[in-house]
Amino acid sequence: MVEKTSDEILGKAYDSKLMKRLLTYVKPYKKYVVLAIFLNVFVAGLAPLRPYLTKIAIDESIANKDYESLTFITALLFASLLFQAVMQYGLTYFTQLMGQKIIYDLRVQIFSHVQKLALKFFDKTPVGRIVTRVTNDVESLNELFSSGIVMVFSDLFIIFWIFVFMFSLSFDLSLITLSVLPALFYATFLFRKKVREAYRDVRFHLARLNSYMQERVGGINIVQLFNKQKRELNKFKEINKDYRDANIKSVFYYAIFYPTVEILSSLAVALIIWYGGGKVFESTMTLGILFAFVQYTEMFFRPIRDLSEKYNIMQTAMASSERIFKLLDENTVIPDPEKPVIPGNIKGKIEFKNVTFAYNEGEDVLKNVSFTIEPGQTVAIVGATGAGKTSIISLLSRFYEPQKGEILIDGININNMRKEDLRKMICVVLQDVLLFSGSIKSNINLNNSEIPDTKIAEAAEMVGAQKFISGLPAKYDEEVHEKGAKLSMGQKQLISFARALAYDPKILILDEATASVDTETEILIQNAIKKLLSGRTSIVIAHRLSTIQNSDKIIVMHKGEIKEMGTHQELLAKRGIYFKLYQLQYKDQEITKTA
Ligand code: DCP
Ligand code: MG
Repeated sequence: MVEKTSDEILGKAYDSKLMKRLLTYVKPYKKYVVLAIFLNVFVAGLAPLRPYLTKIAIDESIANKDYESLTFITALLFASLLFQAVMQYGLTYFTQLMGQKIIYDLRVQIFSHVQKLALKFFDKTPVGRIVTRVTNDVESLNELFSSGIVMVFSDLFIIFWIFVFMFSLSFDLSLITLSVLPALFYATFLFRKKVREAYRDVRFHLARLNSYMQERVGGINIVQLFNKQKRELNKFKEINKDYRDANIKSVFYYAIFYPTVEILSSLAVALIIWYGGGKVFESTMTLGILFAFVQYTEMFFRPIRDLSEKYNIMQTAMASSERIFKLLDENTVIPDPEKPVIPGNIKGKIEFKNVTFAYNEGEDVLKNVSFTIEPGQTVAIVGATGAGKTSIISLLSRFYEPQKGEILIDGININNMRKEDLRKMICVVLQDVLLFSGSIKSNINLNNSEIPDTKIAEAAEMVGAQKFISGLPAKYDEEVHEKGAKLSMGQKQLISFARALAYDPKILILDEATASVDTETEILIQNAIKKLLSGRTSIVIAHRLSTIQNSDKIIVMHKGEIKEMGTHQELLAKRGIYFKLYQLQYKDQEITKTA
């Protein structure tokens, strides 16, 4: 039931506050608006002119057998059609151009805003929802800008001119045409209401379909592993059916509404011919006027029908803009200080002073954590899963802010540095390696052109990734994808090590993956880690205690608290938690050895 709340918003068709804000996006393209309105006046004015010309042709040229003026008027009719076509082309082109330019700007703004948001925001927002903002929602705004606003003017304009011409030709007949209006308005009202509801359902079921698809494809291996294809398919069929039915329903209303408008328009034409015909018999009206009126009546219904479609565009766009603005107004950011301390030559001393932290208020995951890491030292953090190890690094990288206590690097509180400067000093190799779509090379240098190819190769060589990379068909230019298919877990890890080395940070943090790799890769990784750690301050979160026996200090975490701290030997002598952990792993190894 993802997105139910936000996509169910029916919204108003017009909200002046939203509209005002939307118009700020139009501002840079004022010249297109002016041009569109200018073209509009022509397009809208030309169509109602033609029945009038027809009237003149019938009543004056034909009635007087005046070939010359008949030819002239025919040519005029043709020219006006041609002219209108050209104008129409320009109008469509410029409004679309404007719409596309506006939504381009909007997408850039959304992306750049989302990038600034703190992790806290992403903890509670599904990715699919953000993607929908940049795609579907922005798209419906395009419709508003390109066909909505300008075309509404065009429709209103046409209606206005038709009125002017009709009333100037015959008051009686105008009233007859208008007599059908109440029925038309009522039909339009019903249609708008029904279609609006139907569209809401369509959107809701589409969101469901998307998120279901995304999740199942993402977890395809689990689905296949547990033989869930049939069950998943049935579930999908169900969701798909709901979506189809919602669509059919919305089409149904169109299928009823359009013929209804046609019938009403035919009724009006019939009334005109019947009443007007009688007047022509009595010679109180010319045939040309009757003819023109039939055309005006037919012409009159189209913009009215279109307007109700525009109404739907407006209403969808308003709901979309509301969601987009809500995302743009999201201000879960960790602010940079106003007067930042610019760290000079960093030595790499790290201090945690009485740090207490909770992701959710009241559920402390770190309690009064204090420790010091001297420059160049390697410190290991161990502890059961969920003990708060990763949280410590998240605080150090300032992905989150602690509720109490302070974190210092070389004596500077990290709150007083710009996040950019802080993160330049730190490199974190994360628990689960994420590769981006691109080449091996771009995954090592993260498209930073300041890192030369030689340095990339050097880093890969040092961590021992050189061997498998040179075995790939395109070597460093081999394409990899988001999930890193083509590469094994261990290989992905080596790539992320090479990334860290290439960036050569003062402080290195390693959140060791729990996944096991084969012995050969394990040795490669262990060697790579040794090279990574040398010459910099490092924090290693290790699950394999063998990794950390040589560290300068081991911090033992338990349920968010530091329970023990010391070297491997000191902690063993203490016979506490670490001792037990060590014994457990040691025993395991003994068993595998004898087996
Ligand atoms: N937690 C949370 N929201 C997050 C991340 C974690 O509420 N975005 C909670 C889950 C755990 C606690 O915080 O109860 C500590 O999580 P850590 O990720 O710090 O735990 P570890 O890194 O120690 O665990 P593991 O060894 O499994 O990586
Ligand atoms: Mg962790």
